[in-house]
Amino acid sequence: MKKFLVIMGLIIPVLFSLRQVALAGTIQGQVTATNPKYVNEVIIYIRKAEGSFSSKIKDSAMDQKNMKFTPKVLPILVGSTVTFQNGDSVKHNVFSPHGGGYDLGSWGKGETKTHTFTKPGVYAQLCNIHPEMEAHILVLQNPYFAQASKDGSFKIAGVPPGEYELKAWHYKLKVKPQSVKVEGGPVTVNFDL
Ligand SMILES: [Cu+2]
Repeated sequence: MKKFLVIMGLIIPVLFSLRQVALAGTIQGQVTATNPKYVNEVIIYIRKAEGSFSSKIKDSAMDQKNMKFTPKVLPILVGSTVTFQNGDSVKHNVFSPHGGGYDLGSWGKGETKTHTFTKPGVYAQLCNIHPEMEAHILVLQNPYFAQASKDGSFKIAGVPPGEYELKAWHYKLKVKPQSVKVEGGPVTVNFDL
């Protein structure tokens, strides 16, 4: 009997997670904007989802090249580490006034520095040598996010069933969130900025 319970204890969570995967849905849609150049800078994400996502943490990179942060917008899952690299022959600095603030210092070509983002939020990335340089790292609570492509389409796959608040974020615009119900299969949500 005890052995049976132990086996069931192992099997049930596996079956449950398989069921979740089988029922997972896709949120897809189209972003349109008065200024079309904003479209590709929009991140669509679920504000809050249940569960622990530490296994989905992925490291990312941001370059400083041709006097610009590249990419200009970077969405990451909370807990991820970003490697900052300098691809220019001049020195650059990286600092942010957000999340308590940090300053990684200034360094030259070929060197890198890292920063781990432990709290969700928007972190402006600035260079104190070149005030015109600016990028944004959006640190998210869960891995269900996507960046709109140049044509405005986006797709968030593998979303567990549930009701969520879906947000479209752009560093210059305020966009009204929408509620979305995922039941397995695709759901379409469009945003007009
Ligand atoms: Cu700089």
